[in-house]
Amino acid sequence: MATVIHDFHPQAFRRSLDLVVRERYEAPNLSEKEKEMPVNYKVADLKLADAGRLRIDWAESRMPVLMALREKGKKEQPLKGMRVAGCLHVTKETAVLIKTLVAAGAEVSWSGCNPLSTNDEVSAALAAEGTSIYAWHGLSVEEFYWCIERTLDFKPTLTLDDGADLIFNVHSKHPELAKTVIGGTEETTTGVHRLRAMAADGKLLYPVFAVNDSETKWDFDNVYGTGQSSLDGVLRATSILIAGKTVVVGGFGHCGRGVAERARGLGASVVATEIKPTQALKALLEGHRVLPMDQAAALGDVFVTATGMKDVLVGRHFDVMKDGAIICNTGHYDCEINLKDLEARTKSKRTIRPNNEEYTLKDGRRIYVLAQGRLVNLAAAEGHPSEVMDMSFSNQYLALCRLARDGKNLENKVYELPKELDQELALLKLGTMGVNIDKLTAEQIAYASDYSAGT
Ligand code: RBV
Repeated sequence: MATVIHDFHPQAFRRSLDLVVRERYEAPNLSEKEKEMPVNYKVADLKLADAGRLRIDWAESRMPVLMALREKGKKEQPLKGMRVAGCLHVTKETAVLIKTLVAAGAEVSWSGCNPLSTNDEVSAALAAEGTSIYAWHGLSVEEFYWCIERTLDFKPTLTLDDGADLIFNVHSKHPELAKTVIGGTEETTTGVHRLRAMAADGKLLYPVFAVNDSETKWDFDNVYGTGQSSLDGVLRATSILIAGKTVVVGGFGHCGRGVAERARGLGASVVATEIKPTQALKALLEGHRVLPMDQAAALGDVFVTATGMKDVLVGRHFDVMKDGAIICNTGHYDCEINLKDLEARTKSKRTIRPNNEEYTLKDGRRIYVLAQGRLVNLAAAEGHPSEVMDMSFSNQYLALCRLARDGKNLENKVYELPKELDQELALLKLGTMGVNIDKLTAEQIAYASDYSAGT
């Protein structure tokens, strides 16, 4: 049966679309040779493409800054001749970024950066439009690395990471490929930490922009994005009432603060745990309780880890948790909750709802683990809302344009984007929201640099 794949762009056509459609829908007509021909994608089910298009259209209507950059990029072609390998959650927002890169002249090959974060409808829509994409929900760890390998087949000139798995793969397994890479970008805190450690060791083979460290990224995406999407994940996986619950937030960094604020907004009382005195003080002065996890463990109804550190919740915590406690993680890797410790205490296990595993312990208490301890916001919900990704991905796009333009003149270091860019992007964003702000007068500008003025 034929399928309708609308909004088909001839210029984005690689060799895939024709084969895609024929392979999946008219397979009996394919010769043996044709069946064996490689395609430049692997997704769960291409029939989901039309549903994916709708998701992407919706995200585009919420991402006006990136869409304005796309219009400009179509004319100026700043990424012409670039081959961008990306490893970042395959969401509707990422699709808007990918389409913007293609519109700016880039060839793109993509994989997801987490086994549970790919939206299968979106990846089908991208594949059907000719994007080289290797991503499906629920892939194994081996498949995850296989997908990354495939995105390197076209020998990228730029890499884009969320968590540094792709760039680490290039450095550890294919250092020869690094010679033709002009530069890379990194989306998230955990990845930036890894890259700074590599740079400090003198191991970085090309320059990288820490997109995460832009003010218009981490002061918004990490706080409001993580705050809302993590609660969204908890609610979709549980449908519990948050009001009246004790929510324990592990780590009061940008992400933890976002989760704490949104949980409080829904009526929870929040307990924050910290290892850094200044962060603990901030949590306290925000009005949250601060406790060591050993004490908080017995109090929490819901636990959300957001530290970037391993073993935040371990055996001794599970030993004192209430019957019915819900635990989840919103940090990049699934190492924050020690599931081995939990398994060791478990008598039986069942999936009680999607993304919600009931562990019945040997003493009869039940603990509910959401999204297998992986990023609850992306695995159980849809990741950060489009409006906030508008700014994060505008930074990604501009960082790649900058690398394409003058990456060859940069050193093998971790760079931040210029601070002025944050102000420009924020002004654009405000404009799209219909918000005007004041401007300094000439007298005020003079006053700002006048050190003689006093009382
Ligand atoms: N993130 N992307 C999305 N909707 O595409 N949601 C979250 C999305 C990114 C976010 O920028 C964060 O730094 C990273 O995921 C953590 O892996």
